[in-house]
Amino acid sequence: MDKTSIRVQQGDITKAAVEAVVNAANSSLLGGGGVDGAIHRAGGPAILEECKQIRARQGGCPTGEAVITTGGKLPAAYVIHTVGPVWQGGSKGEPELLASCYRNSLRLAAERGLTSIAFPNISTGVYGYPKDKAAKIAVEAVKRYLQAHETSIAQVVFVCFDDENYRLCRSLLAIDA
Ligand code: AR6
Repeated sequence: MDKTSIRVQQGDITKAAVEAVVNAANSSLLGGGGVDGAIHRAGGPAILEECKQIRARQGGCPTGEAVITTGGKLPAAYVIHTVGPVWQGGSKGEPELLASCYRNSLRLAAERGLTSIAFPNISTGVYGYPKDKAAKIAVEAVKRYLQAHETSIAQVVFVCFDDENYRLCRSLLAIDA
């Protein structure tokens, strides 16, 4: 959908003023460090409660897939938890799994009729995905999804925590520094 704006912002995704923030979770859905820890800390226990219910129903979340919960106390109403691939050199399906994190997160947001969503740089922390490669996949996956689907989503924001991801995302989206 051409009308969707894609923006880049540097900072903490727990503060993002959007309807859904995406969490770089792990398959257990029970929380962790990095952005996952920050989201659970800021959003409070309601998020973990719903993650546990999802675990009881479907046994966690496979790599490349996504699930949606409340945003608890976050400004965002929802958290979309997706599980990025662990970087193992690039020939273990990592690019396709990473792209599918972005697609599945957008699909869940669209199914709820949401209008705005914020992504962190999935897999580029503890999971070790090279930031330049991950940023290209992220931007391309989002653009392709929006081109291929008529959705409610009017705004996609990449919220980059560190300088390198911020610079990479800006240049990929051709935003003047
Ligand atoms: N807002 C936005 N981005 C952030 C924030 C924040 N508050 N904090 C960190 N980042 P990581 P992964 C960036 O390690 O690599 C967890 O333990 C960070 O700079 O959070 O997908 C999970 O439970 C980096 O660019 O996620 C999993 O076990 C990006 O978020 C595992 O880590 C992703 O880094 C997932 O690893």
